[in-house]
Amino acid sequence: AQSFPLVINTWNFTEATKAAWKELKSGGDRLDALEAGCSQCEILQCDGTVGYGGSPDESGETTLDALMFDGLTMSMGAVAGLRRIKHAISVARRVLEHTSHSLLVGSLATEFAKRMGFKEELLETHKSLSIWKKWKENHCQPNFWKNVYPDPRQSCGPYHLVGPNSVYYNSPYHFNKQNHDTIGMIIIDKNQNIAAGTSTNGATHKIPGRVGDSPIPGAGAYGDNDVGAAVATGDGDIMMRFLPSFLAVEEMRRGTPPLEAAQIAINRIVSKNLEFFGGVVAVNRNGEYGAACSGMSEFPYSVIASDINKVTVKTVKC
Ligand code: SD4
Repeated sequence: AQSFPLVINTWNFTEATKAAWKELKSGGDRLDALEAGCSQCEILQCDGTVGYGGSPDESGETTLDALMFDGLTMSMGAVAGLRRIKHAISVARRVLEHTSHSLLVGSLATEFAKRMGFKEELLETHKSLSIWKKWKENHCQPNFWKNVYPDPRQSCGPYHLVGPNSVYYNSPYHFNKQNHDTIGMIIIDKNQNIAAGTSTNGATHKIPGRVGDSPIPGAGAYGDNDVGAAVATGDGDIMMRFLPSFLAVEEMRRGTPPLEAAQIAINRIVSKNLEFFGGVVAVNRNGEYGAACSGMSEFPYSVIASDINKVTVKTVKC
């Protein structure tokens, strides 16, 4: 068994791990640490896939998804498609702590954030706008459409619907596997209380309004003090149909070790022959952990606990 506290997160986002650890060491609890860790990635724009200035949608706008799930109280706060507010995980925390709702979306989530004192500012940067411009110049592909005409490879729309069996165009592309993605983070604090959360700017060139798996409980993250927690990253359009974080936690509830629980969650998707890429990290309440992945060669995750006392990047082969 591990010693506590413990921080574990997807990818080699070690600055986030360190920020969460620092918060725990200076007396912060699970939620403080989760907010500090995910915020660090939002500020650093981890791999361009967390925080402002990444993943422009079809209109060039960056929007954010975030979730904070508390395994002690089984309460959560989340925002999806959050516009013009940089600190998505902090807004998610406000939803958790200052409302009895669980999920707020879009411009109205922005209004909530403003009422909570957050500053409204544009999330686009030179970099995100240049990614978007290149995509426009390249006939708006790859994208996320199917069963539409004219062929969106020739034009950026407007598109017209065609029957479900007459496929004019199916986007072959979803995510850039080279891009590291969402931060998903699990905290077990010194009182062995558990929280899990995510923050992301979603999928590049998404259709405006698209929400990924990250802010959905049981999909992007889930936790229960009695059992443990799990987080997921990857192709959220597919992953959210399988609630992989919930599945991993429920497997651990039945006594399955974390590594195997993560594998079961990934294999459930793989077994349906869906092409996707993604990874799941699972931790049980004893601090044992494991990860599984598919659709990429390997999946790194970052961990720190009292017994190792320094951030370590572990890698699992897919
Ligand atoms: C999403 N799972 O929006 C998130 C982001 C991610 O590859 O991990 N993208 O689908």
